[in-house]
Amino acid sequence: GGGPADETSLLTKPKPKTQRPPMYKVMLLNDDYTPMEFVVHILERFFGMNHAQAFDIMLAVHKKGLAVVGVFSAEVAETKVAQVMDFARRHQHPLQCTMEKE
Ligand code: TYC
Repeated sequence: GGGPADETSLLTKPKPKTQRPPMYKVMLLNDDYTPMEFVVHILERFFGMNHAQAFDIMLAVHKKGLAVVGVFSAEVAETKVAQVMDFARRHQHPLQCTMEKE
């Protein structure tokens, strides 16, 4: 850090850095077999979306191949991915859910 008197501020802009935890994008991937209604249900159940929001995100995944469904801390993102993958597997749908550092 340092103010105007700090010689390093002539070349750089010292910013007091607040520590933030790394955040992770959780994404759903499209496939040809998982029913649309099943994906909508997942988004309502595990991501707290209402039906209209869930339908919009499902359609975005369907059209674009994937979409970010939320951004979470590492621990929460891992839990969401595991919940979705387990639920899809139990229902024998090939739906894939992944996470990626922002
Ligand atoms: N493409 C699927 C279908 O036509 C629907 C779908 C949407 C599948 C989103 C996966 O993440 C997904 N039934």
